[in-house]
Amino acid sequence: TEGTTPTEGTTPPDRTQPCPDDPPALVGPLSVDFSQKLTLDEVRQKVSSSLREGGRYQPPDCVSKHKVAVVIPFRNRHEHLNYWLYYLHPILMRQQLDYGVYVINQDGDGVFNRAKLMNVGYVEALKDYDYNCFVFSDIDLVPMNDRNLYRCFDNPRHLAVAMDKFNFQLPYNNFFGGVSSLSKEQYLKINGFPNTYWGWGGEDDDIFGRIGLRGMSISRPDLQTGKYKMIKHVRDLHNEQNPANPGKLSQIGGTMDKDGFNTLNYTVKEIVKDILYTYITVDVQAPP
Ligand code: UDH
Repeated sequence: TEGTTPTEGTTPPDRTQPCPDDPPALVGPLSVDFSQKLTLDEVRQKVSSSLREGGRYQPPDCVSKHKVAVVIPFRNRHEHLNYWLYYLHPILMRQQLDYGVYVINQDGDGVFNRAKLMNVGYVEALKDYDYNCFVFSDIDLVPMNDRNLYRCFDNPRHLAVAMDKFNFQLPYNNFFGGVSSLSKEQYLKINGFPNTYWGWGGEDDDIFGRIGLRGMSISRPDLQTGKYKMIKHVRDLHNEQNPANPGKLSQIGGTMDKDGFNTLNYTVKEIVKDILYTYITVDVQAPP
């Protein structure tokens, strides 16, 4: 009769079982290509059908223990954002994550501050949902293998180990740039990230230092699994290399408890929930 749907032959999804540790739909190496421009509308048409407002997703047929907020520091990179969303949403879905995407947009054209924006993402995402894991990703990095899991591990994880721009090698042993993941506990143990690295450089090394000082080590995928393609770009305006940053690294032991999650201040200007992401514009009080 009208109003009832035939269910014969189909098993309803079981939303009470935990998801398996190894997501069954992963395919391994992926081809990634940035030669065709994509509009946001095209991306919405292609990848948004199983998303909820704010760029949220939960596996339809199992319960994921990985409640992941993906945090992206951002300003004026909309073309990159389109590629990132187009490639990442299907990967994160195949990884069976319970996730949300947070684009943290620095308001105004003061000096950029990547690490402070990531702190803001941590705080703002937790206002939405009880996330237990945070993946911090640059907007211009797309993984070339979906077995590179965007989840948290026993130690903070560095995911972007083999970028094309560094010949698919780690540029140096202590490199922690590009894409990383920390559980809530790991993040709090290091007092979050520094807020005082204005302009380009140093903040990722500071985070690496914090992790070591708190007795943790770095977990990484192997160089095959950890391949990334970077979207080519020129240096942005107002994100010049800051010569003051490297000198701060020897002080971390004294500064990490005085500069981080516990001293974060900012003002949210606007929150926009798109189907593909939550876009938070924030005044990070850049120096004049
Ligand atoms: N970011 C923005 N907007 C900016 C600056 C930085 O969104 O204006 C974000 C974005 O997520 C980016 C990340 O911060 O991926 C890191 O900044 P970056 O891409 O400038 O750093 P990267 O080391 O490049 O990738 C440095 C300049 C490269 C110039 C190379 C010329 N061949």
